[in-house]
Amino acid sequence: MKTSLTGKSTSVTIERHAPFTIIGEKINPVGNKKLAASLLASDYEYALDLARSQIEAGAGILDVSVGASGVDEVKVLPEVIKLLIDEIEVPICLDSPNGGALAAGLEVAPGKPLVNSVNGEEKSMEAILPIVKDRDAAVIGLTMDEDGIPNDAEKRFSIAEKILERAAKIGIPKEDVIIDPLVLAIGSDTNAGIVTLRTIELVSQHLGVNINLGASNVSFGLPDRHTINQAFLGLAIAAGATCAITDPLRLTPTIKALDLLLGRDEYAGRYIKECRRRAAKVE
Ligand code: THG
Repeated sequence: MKTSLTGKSTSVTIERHAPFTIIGEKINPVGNKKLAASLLASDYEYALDLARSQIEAGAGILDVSVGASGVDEVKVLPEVIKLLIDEIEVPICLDSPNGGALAAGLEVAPGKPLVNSVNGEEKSMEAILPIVKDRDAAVIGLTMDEDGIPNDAEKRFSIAEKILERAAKIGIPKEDVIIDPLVLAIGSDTNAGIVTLRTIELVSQHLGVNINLGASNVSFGLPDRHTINQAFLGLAIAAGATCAITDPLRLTPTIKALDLLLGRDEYAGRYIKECRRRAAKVE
């Protein structure tokens, strides 16, 4: 199963057995007061810095979220995207629950972008899927619905099935839907990791579609978050995840090591290249 996305000039193919795709998470004002303040002031230079540094560190796609209190997403999301695409080549992942903001962002995003996200609620599927279809974009489907996020993997799996069926009905092919089994904070629910990993296995085995994770969610509220994020990504990739919204500045070396260990990096070429790049930067 291949999901092909394009930006202004580069394309990315997400698939199992190929190098893992990193979707840079850092253009997101949640937890980043400096970014929230700059977006409120319509100053997008900091967002552009975050874009550049993440691409340099190995992001194949950039997640762009502007959701902060007081920010008009319908206005700001396309403005930020317009500014970014002057300078960057990679595909954009438009991250918003707001259908109006997604539609406005899609009008200015180049190539074939990724829409983040739709979920299994009727009103979400009705609002988001037609926008995705009209623009021939791809979409991330979250395994939650009117009743919230189920606590068991079988229920999350059946929401994934429902989203795929509904997408197919309006002409969005399976390869353009990436399922996100949802990662919750392990600090507040001991089973959060297991449920997500089991959902990844079910979706991977029975639906065969690409699978995304918001990997950093797992460690919210705990010390040394990156150790947990790294360990979790290893388990998730082994279970079948094919891309993650995460921090490339921290996670790229681990992800390259995982690709290597899973036989996706001949003669360790990409791993060694990444080590050299980091060493050159430190000096
Ligand atoms: N699935 C999908 N999309 C998502 C999520 C998901 N989008 C949002 C989120 N979850 C993934 N993105 C982030 C972005 C940042 C952080 C976590 C997840 C994060 N930020 C630091 C903090 O809050 O402490 C701040 C980092 C900084 O200052 O740079 O942890 O699950 N489809």
